[in-house]
Amino acid sequence: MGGAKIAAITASVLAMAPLDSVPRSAGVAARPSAEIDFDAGVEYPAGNYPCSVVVGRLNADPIPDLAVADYGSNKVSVLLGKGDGTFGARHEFSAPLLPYTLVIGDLNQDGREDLAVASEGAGTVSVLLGEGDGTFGGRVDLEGEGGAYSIAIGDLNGDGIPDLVTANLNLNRVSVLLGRGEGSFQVASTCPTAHGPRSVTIANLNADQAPDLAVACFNSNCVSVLLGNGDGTFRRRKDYSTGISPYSVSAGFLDVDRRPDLAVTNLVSNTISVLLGNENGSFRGKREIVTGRQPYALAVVDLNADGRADLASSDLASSTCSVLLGKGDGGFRGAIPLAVGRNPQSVAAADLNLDGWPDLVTANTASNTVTVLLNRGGFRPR
Ligand SMILES: [Ca+2]
Ligand SMILES: [Ca+2]
Ligand SMILES: [Ca+2]
Ligand SMILES: [Ca+2]
Repeated sequence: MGGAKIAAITASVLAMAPLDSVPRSAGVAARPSAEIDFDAGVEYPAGNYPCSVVVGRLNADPIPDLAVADYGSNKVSVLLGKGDGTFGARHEFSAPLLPYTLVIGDLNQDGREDLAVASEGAGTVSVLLGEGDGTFGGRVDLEGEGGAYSIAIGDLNGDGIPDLVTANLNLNRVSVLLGRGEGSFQVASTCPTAHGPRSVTIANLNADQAPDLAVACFNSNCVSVLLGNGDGTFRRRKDYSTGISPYSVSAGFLDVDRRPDLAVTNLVSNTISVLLGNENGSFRGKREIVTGRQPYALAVVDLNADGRADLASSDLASSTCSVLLGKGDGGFRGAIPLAVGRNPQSVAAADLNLDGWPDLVTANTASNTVTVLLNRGGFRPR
Protein backbone atom coordinates (compact mmCIF):
# COMPACT_ATOMS: atom_id res chain seq x y z
CA MET A 1 0.00 0.00 0.00
CA GLY A 2 1.41 3.34 -1.00
CA GLY A 3 -0.32 5.64 1.44
CA ALA A 4 0.62 9.27 1.20
CA LYS A 5 3.03 10.44 3.83
CA ILE A 6 2.22 13.63 5.59
CA ALA A 7 4.85 16.34 5.75
CA ALA A 8 7.43 16.35 8.49
CA ILE A 9 6.37 17.59 11.85
CA THR A 10 8.17 20.82 12.57
CA ALA A 11 10.84 20.36 15.17
CA SER A 12 10.93 24.09 15.86
CA VAL A 13 8.17 23.72 18.41
CA LEU A 14 10.54 21.70 20.49
CA ALA A 15 13.54 23.82 19.72
CA MET A 16 11.97 26.95 21.13
CA ALA A 17 10.58 25.43 24.27
CA PRO A 18 12.42 26.38 27.46
CA LEU A 19 14.37 23.66 29.18
CA ASP A 20 13.02 23.01 32.61
CA SER A 21 13.32 20.31 35.20
CA VAL A 22 10.08 18.52 34.56
CA PRO A 23 9.16 16.30 31.65
CA ARG A 24 7.09 18.00 29.04
CA SER A 25 5.17 17.03 26.00
CA ALA A 26 6.33 18.16 22.63
CA GLY A 27 2.86 19.60 22.16
CA VAL A 28 2.48 18.27 18.67
CA ALA A 29 0.82 15.05 17.76
CA ALA A 30 3.53 12.68 16.58
CA ARG A 31 1.05 10.90 14.35
CA PRO A 32 1.83 11.87 10.82
CA SER A 33 0.52 8.73 9.20
CA ALA A 34 -2.16 6.11 9.59
CA GLU A 35 0.61 3.53 9.25
CA ILE A 36 1.95 4.18 12.72
CA ASP A 37 0.43 5.68 15.81
CA PHE A 38 2.73 7.33 18.35
CA ASP A 39 1.98 9.70 21.20
CA ALA A 40 3.70 13.07 21.04
CA GLY A 41 7.24 12.81 22.38
CA VAL A 42 7.84 13.57 26.05
CA GLU A 43 11.23 14.99 27.02
CA TYR A 44 13.11 14.29 30.21
CA PRO A 45 16.24 16.12 31.34
CA ALA A 46 19.57 14.34 30.85
CA GLY A 47 23.05 15.67 31.53
CA ASN A 48 25.05 17.85 29.18
CA TYR A 49 25.31 16.67 25.57
CA PRO A 50 23.77 13.21 25.96
CA CYS A 51 25.26 11.07 23.19
CA SER A 52 23.86 7.64 23.83
CA VAL A 53 20.78 6.11 25.47
CA VAL A 54 20.20 2.44 26.30
CA VAL A 55 17.32 0.56 27.90
CA GLY A 56 17.57 -2.12 30.58
CA ARG A 57 16.27 -3.21 33.96
CA LEU A 58 18.42 -1.37 36.44
CA ASN A 59 16.40 -1.88 39.62
CA ALA A 60 14.42 -4.77 41.04
CA ASP A 61 11.14 -4.25 39.20
CA PRO A 62 10.53 -5.58 35.67
CA ILE A 63 9.99 -2.10 34.24
CA PRO A 64 12.55 -0.88 31.67
CA ASP A 65 14.85 1.94 32.77
CA LEU A 66 17.11 4.30 30.83
CA ALA A 67 20.84 4.91 31.05
CA VAL A 68 22.40 7.86 29.22
CA ALA A 69 26.02 8.76 28.44
CA ASP A 70 26.34 12.49 29.13
CA TYR A 71 29.35 13.40 27.02
CA GLY A 72 29.53 17.02 28.14
CA SER A 73 29.19 16.46 31.86
CA ASN A 74 31.26 13.27 32.26
CA LYS A 75 28.36 11.47 33.84
CA VAL A 76 25.97 8.63 33.29
CA SER A 77 22.34 9.53 33.91
CA VAL A 78 19.89 6.89 35.06
CA LEU A 79 16.12 7.40 34.77
CA LEU A 80 13.99 4.71 36.37
CA GLY A 81 10.79 3.69 34.61
CA LYS A 82 7.47 3.93 36.37
CA GLY A 83 5.73 1.35 34.21
CA ASP A 84 3.34 3.64 32.37
CA GLY A 85 5.99 4.94 30.00
CA THR A 86 6.97 7.83 32.26
CA PHE A 87 10.28 8.11 34.09
CA GLY A 88 11.39 9.36 37.47
CA ALA A 89 14.01 11.90 38.39
CA ARG A 90 17.47 11.63 36.91
CA HIS A 91 20.30 10.23 38.99
CA GLU A 92 23.89 10.88 38.00
CA PHE A 93 26.90 8.65 38.29
CA SER A 94 30.49 9.54 37.59
CA ALA A 95 32.09 8.51 34.30
CA PRO A 96 35.54 9.25 32.90
CA LEU A 97 36.17 12.13 30.52
CA LEU A 98 33.79 12.37 27.57
CA PRO A 99 31.65 9.26 27.87
CA TYR A 100 30.36 8.49 24.40
CA THR A 101 28.49 5.21 24.38
CA LEU A 102 27.39 2.64 26.93
CA VAL A 103 25.92 -0.83 27.20
CA ILE A 104 23.99 -2.70 29.89
CA GLY A 105 24.73 -6.24 31.05
CA ASP A 106 25.48 -8.30 34.11
CA LEU A 107 29.24 -8.03 33.95
CA ASN A 108 30.06 -9.55 37.34
CA GLN A 109 27.44 -12.28 37.25
CA ASP A 110 25.63 -11.26 40.44
CA GLY A 111 22.21 -11.05 38.84
CA ARG A 112 22.21 -7.26 38.74
CA GLU A 113 22.64 -5.24 35.59
CA ASP A 114 25.85 -3.24 35.23
CA LEU A 115 27.03 -0.58 32.81
CA ALA A 116 30.10 -0.46 30.59
CA VAL A 117 30.95 2.99 29.28
CA ALA A 118 33.34 3.91 26.46
CA SER A 119 34.93 7.27 27.21
CA GLU A 120 36.52 9.06 24.33
CA GLY A 121 38.56 11.52 26.37
CA ALA A 122 39.91 9.07 28.88
CA GLY A 123 40.46 6.38 26.30
CA THR A 124 39.07 3.84 28.71
CA VAL A 125 36.19 1.51 29.16
CA SER A 126 34.66 1.88 32.60
CA VAL A 127 32.53 -0.62 34.42
CA LEU A 128 29.88 0.67 36.82
CA LEU A 129 28.64 -2.20 38.95
CA GLY A 130 24.93 -2.14 39.64
CA GLU A 131 23.54 -2.42 43.14
CA GLY A 132 20.26 -3.71 41.78
CA ASP A 133 18.30 -0.68 42.96
CA GLY A 134 19.12 1.69 40.13
CA THR A 135 22.31 2.92 41.76
CA PHE A 136 25.87 2.05 40.91
CA GLY A 137 28.70 1.46 43.32
CA GLY A 138 32.33 1.32 42.45
CA ARG A 139 33.58 2.34 39.04
CA VAL A 140 36.40 0.34 37.54
CA ASP A 141 38.32 1.96 34.70
CA LEU A 142 39.71 -0.74 32.42
CA GLU A 143 42.86 -0.19 30.46
CA GLY A 144 41.69 0.85 27.04
CA GLU A 145 43.39 1.42 23.77
CA GLY A 146 42.13 4.95 23.42
CA GLY A 147 39.65 6.49 21.08
CA ALA A 148 36.92 4.02 21.99
CA TYR A 149 33.82 5.65 20.56
CA SER A 150 31.59 2.66 20.45
CA ILE A 151 31.09 -0.37 22.65
CA ALA A 152 29.07 -3.55 22.23
CA ILE A 153 28.36 -6.42 24.58
CA GLY A 154 27.97 -10.12 23.94
CA ASP A 155 29.48 -13.48 24.78
CA LEU A 156 32.21 -13.74 22.19
CA ASN A 157 33.97 -16.88 23.44
CA GLY A 158 30.98 -18.94 24.51
CA ASP A 159 31.77 -19.20 28.23
CA GLY A 160 28.50 -17.61 29.29
CA ILE A 161 30.20 -14.47 30.59
CA PRO A 162 29.55 -11.18 28.80
CA ASP A 163 32.45 -9.77 26.80
CA LEU A 164 32.96 -6.32 25.34
CA VAL A 165 34.24 -5.00 22.05
CA THR A 166 35.15 -1.41 21.31
CA ALA A 167 35.60 0.39 18.00
CA ASN A 168 38.75 2.46 18.27
CA LEU A 169 38.30 5.28 15.81
CA ASN A 170 41.83 6.53 15.40
CA LEU A 171 43.55 3.17 15.58
CA ASN A 172 41.44 1.61 12.83
CA ARG A 173 40.71 -1.49 14.79
CA VAL A 174 38.42 -3.07 17.32
CA SER A 175 39.51 -4.35 20.73
CA VAL A 176 38.04 -7.45 22.31
CA LEU A 177 37.81 -7.49 26.10
CA LEU A 178 36.95 -10.92 27.44
CA GLY A 179 35.00 -10.97 30.69
CA ARG A 180 36.39 -12.87 33.64
CA GLY A 181 33.02 -12.92 35.36
CA GLU A 182 33.68 -10.72 38.36
CA GLY A 183 33.50 -7.48 36.41
CA SER A 184 37.09 -7.45 35.20
CA PHE A 185 38.26 -8.00 31.66
CA GLN A 186 41.35 -8.86 29.73
CA VAL A 187 42.20 -7.32 26.38
CA ALA A 188 42.27 -10.51 24.38
CA SER A 189 42.80 -9.36 20.84
CA THR A 190 42.60 -6.48 18.44
CA CYS A 191 41.44 -6.74 14.85
CA PRO A 192 42.03 -4.29 12.02
CA THR A 193 39.04 -2.64 10.38
CA ALA A 194 38.73 -0.23 7.51
CA HIS A 195 39.60 3.41 8.25
CA GLY A 196 37.66 5.27 10.92
CA PRO A 197 35.61 2.67 12.83
CA ARG A 198 32.77 4.58 14.47
CA SER A 199 30.41 1.89 15.60
CA VAL A 200 30.47 -1.83 16.26
CA THR A 201 27.71 -4.37 16.70
CA ILE A 202 27.78 -8.05 17.67
CA ALA A 203 25.56 -10.51 15.81
CA ASN A 204 25.72 -14.01 14.42
CA LEU A 205 26.01 -13.18 10.75
CA ASN A 206 26.71 -16.62 9.30
CA ALA A 207 25.31 -20.05 10.00
CA ASP A 208 27.71 -21.08 12.77
CA GLN A 209 27.24 -20.47 16.47
CA ALA A 210 30.06 -17.96 16.87
CA PRO A 211 29.21 -14.27 17.22
CA ASP A 212 30.54 -11.97 14.52
CA LEU A 213 31.22 -8.24 14.31
CA ALA A 214 30.06 -5.53 11.95
CA VAL A 215 31.85 -2.19 12.11
CA ALA A 216 30.74 1.06 10.46
CA CYS A 217 33.90 2.71 9.10
CA PHE A 218 33.24 6.42 8.78
CA ASN A 219 36.26 7.43 6.74
CA SER A 220 36.15 4.66 4.19
CA ASN A 221 32.42 4.47 3.41
CA CYS A 222 32.09 0.82 4.22
CA VAL A 223 31.20 -1.65 6.88
CA SER A 224 33.86 -4.13 7.94
CA VAL A 225 32.55 -7.59 8.76
CA LEU A 226 34.71 -9.80 10.97
CA LEU A 227 33.49 -13.37 11.28
CA GLY A 228 34.12 -14.89 14.68
CA ASN A 229 36.04 -18.05 15.48
CA GLY A 230 34.05 -18.57 18.67
CA ASP A 231 37.00 -18.01 20.99
CA GLY A 232 37.07 -14.23 20.99
CA THR A 233 39.23 -14.02 17.88
CA PHE A 234 38.06 -13.04 14.42
CA ARG A 235 38.92 -13.76 10.85
CA ARG A 236 40.31 -11.22 8.46
CA ARG A 237 37.76 -8.56 7.65
CA LYS A 238 35.67 -8.15 4.56
CA ASP A 239 34.46 -4.68 3.63
CA TYR A 240 31.11 -3.84 2.07
CA SER A 241 30.31 -0.49 0.53
CA THR A 242 27.83 1.83 2.28
CA GLY A 243 26.68 5.39 1.70
CA ILE A 244 28.86 8.37 2.59
CA SER A 245 30.15 8.65 6.17
CA PRO A 246 28.60 5.59 7.79
CA TYR A 247 28.11 6.13 11.49
CA SER A 248 26.13 3.34 13.12
CA VAL A 249 25.46 -0.26 12.20
CA SER A 250 22.81 -2.68 13.44
CA ALA A 251 21.93 -6.22 12.47
CA GLY A 252 18.49 -7.71 12.02
CA PHE A 253 16.27 -9.76 9.76
CA LEU A 254 15.26 -7.29 7.09
CA ASP A 255 13.92 -9.73 4.52
CA VAL A 256 12.26 -13.12 4.76
CA ASP A 257 15.19 -15.49 4.48
CA ARG A 258 16.13 -15.55 8.17
CA ARG A 259 19.71 -14.68 7.40
CA PRO A 260 20.88 -11.62 9.33
CA ASP A 261 21.10 -8.40 7.39
CA LEU A 262 22.82 -5.11 8.19
CA ALA A 263 21.53 -1.55 8.32
CA VAL A 264 23.97 1.36 8.42
CA THR A 265 23.25 5.07 8.90
CA ASN A 266 25.13 7.43 6.58
CA LEU A 267 25.61 10.94 7.93
CA VAL A 268 26.38 12.68 4.66
CA SER A 269 24.11 10.67 2.37
CA ASN A 270 21.15 11.07 4.76
CA THR A 271 20.34 7.44 4.20
CA ILE A 272 20.38 4.01 5.74
CA SER A 273 22.23 1.41 3.70
CA VAL A 274 20.57 -1.99 3.79
CA LEU A 275 22.90 -4.91 3.09
CA LEU A 276 21.20 -8.28 2.73
CA GLY A 277 22.99 -11.24 4.22
CA ASN A 278 23.99 -14.47 2.56
CA GLU A 279 24.23 -17.73 4.44
CA ASN A 280 28.00 -17.57 4.67
CA GLY A 281 28.11 -14.17 6.36
CA SER A 282 28.75 -12.19 3.18
CA PHE A 283 26.42 -9.40 2.06
CA ARG A 284 24.84 -8.33 -1.19
CA GLY A 285 22.42 -5.93 -2.77
CA LYS A 286 23.03 -2.62 -1.05
CA ARG A 287 19.96 -0.38 -0.99
CA GLU A 288 19.83 3.22 0.19
CA ILE A 289 16.81 4.26 2.24
CA VAL A 290 16.26 7.99 2.72
CA THR A 291 16.02 9.22 6.34
CA GLY A 292 15.96 12.66 7.91
CA ARG A 293 19.12 14.75 7.82
CA GLN A 294 22.29 13.37 9.42
CA PRO A 295 21.06 10.05 10.76
CA TYR A 296 23.44 9.09 13.55
CA ALA A 297 22.04 5.94 15.08
CA LEU A 298 19.33 3.45 14.31
CA ALA A 299 17.24 0.70 15.82
CA VAL A 300 15.87 -2.41 14.12
CA VAL A 301 12.46 -3.29 15.54
CA ASP A 302 9.00 -4.36 14.38
CA LEU A 303 6.99 -1.28 15.32
CA ASN A 304 3.66 -2.18 13.70
CA ALA A 305 3.49 -5.89 14.58
CA ASP A 306 3.28 -7.11 10.99
CA GLY A 307 6.17 -9.51 11.46
CA ARG A 308 8.48 -7.39 9.33
CA ALA A 309 11.40 -5.53 10.86
CA ASP A 310 11.22 -1.76 10.72
CA LEU A 311 13.92 0.86 11.22
CA ALA A 312 14.07 3.97 13.38
CA SER A 313 16.84 6.53 12.95
CA SER A 314 17.89 9.50 15.08
CA ASP A 315 18.34 12.35 12.61
CA LEU A 316 20.57 14.96 14.19
CA ALA A 317 20.17 17.84 11.76
CA SER A 318 16.41 17.54 11.38
CA SER A 319 15.75 16.77 15.06
CA THR A 320 13.55 13.86 14.14
CA CYS A 321 13.28 10.17 14.70
CA SER A 322 12.46 8.66 11.33
CA VAL A 323 10.37 5.51 11.23
CA LEU A 324 10.84 3.35 8.14
CA LEU A 325 8.34 0.52 7.87
CA GLY A 326 9.73 -2.67 6.41
CA LYS A 327 8.15 -4.38 3.43
CA GLY A 328 9.72 -7.68 4.38
CA ASP A 329 11.91 -7.91 1.29
CA GLY A 330 14.68 -5.58 2.40
CA GLY A 331 12.78 -2.57 1.10
CA PHE A 332 11.16 0.11 3.24
CA ARG A 333 8.34 2.61 2.93
CA GLY A 334 9.09 6.32 2.99
CA ALA A 335 10.41 7.83 6.20
CA ILE A 336 7.82 8.97 8.72
CA PRO A 337 9.42 11.72 10.83
CA LEU A 338 8.54 11.97 14.52
CA ALA A 339 9.47 15.16 16.37
CA VAL A 340 12.01 14.75 19.19
CA GLY A 341 14.36 17.07 21.10
CA ARG A 342 17.13 18.95 19.38
CA ASN A 343 19.95 17.14 17.61
CA PRO A 344 19.24 13.53 18.55
CA GLN A 345 22.30 11.37 18.24
CA SER A 346 21.08 8.07 19.65
CA VAL A 347 17.90 6.00 19.49
CA ALA A 348 16.82 2.84 21.28
CA ALA A 349 13.71 0.69 20.99
CA ALA A 350 12.01 -1.20 23.82
CA ASP A 351 8.55 -1.66 25.28
CA LEU A 352 8.80 1.06 27.92
CA ASN A 353 5.23 0.86 29.23
CA LEU A 354 4.81 -2.91 28.95
CA ASP A 355 1.78 -2.79 26.67
CA GLY A 356 3.31 -5.12 24.11
CA TRP A 357 4.16 -2.39 21.61
CA PRO A 358 7.81 -1.36 21.18
CA ASP A 359 8.47 2.28 22.00
CA LEU A 360 11.35 4.57 21.06
CA VAL A 361 13.67 6.83 23.00
CA THR A 362 16.24 9.31 21.66
CA ALA A 363 19.13 11.16 23.31
CA ASN A 364 19.13 14.79 22.20
CA THR A 365 22.55 16.45 22.30
CA ALA A 366 21.43 20.06 21.92
CA SER A 367 18.43 20.07 24.25
CA ASN A 368 20.18 17.93 26.91
CA THR A 369 17.19 15.64 27.09
CA VAL A 370 15.90 12.25 26.15
CA THR A 371 12.62 12.02 24.24
CA VAL A 372 10.27 9.11 24.91
CA LEU A 373 7.94 8.19 22.04
CA LEU A 374 5.21 5.78 23.11
CA ASN A 375 3.78 3.53 20.44
CA ARG A 376 0.00 3.46 20.68
CA GLY A 377 -0.27 0.49 18.33
CA GLY A 378 -3.83 0.05 17.35
CA PHE A 379 -3.23 -0.35 13.64
CA ARG A 380 -3.70 -3.73 12.12
CA PRO A 381 -1.10 -5.66 10.20
CA ARG A 382 -1.79 -5.82 6.50
CA1 LIG B 1 26.01 -7.14 38.04
CA1 LIG C 1 32.52 -14.59 27.28
CA1 LIG D 1 6.97 -4.01 10.80
CA1 LIG E 1 4.89 0.12 24.67
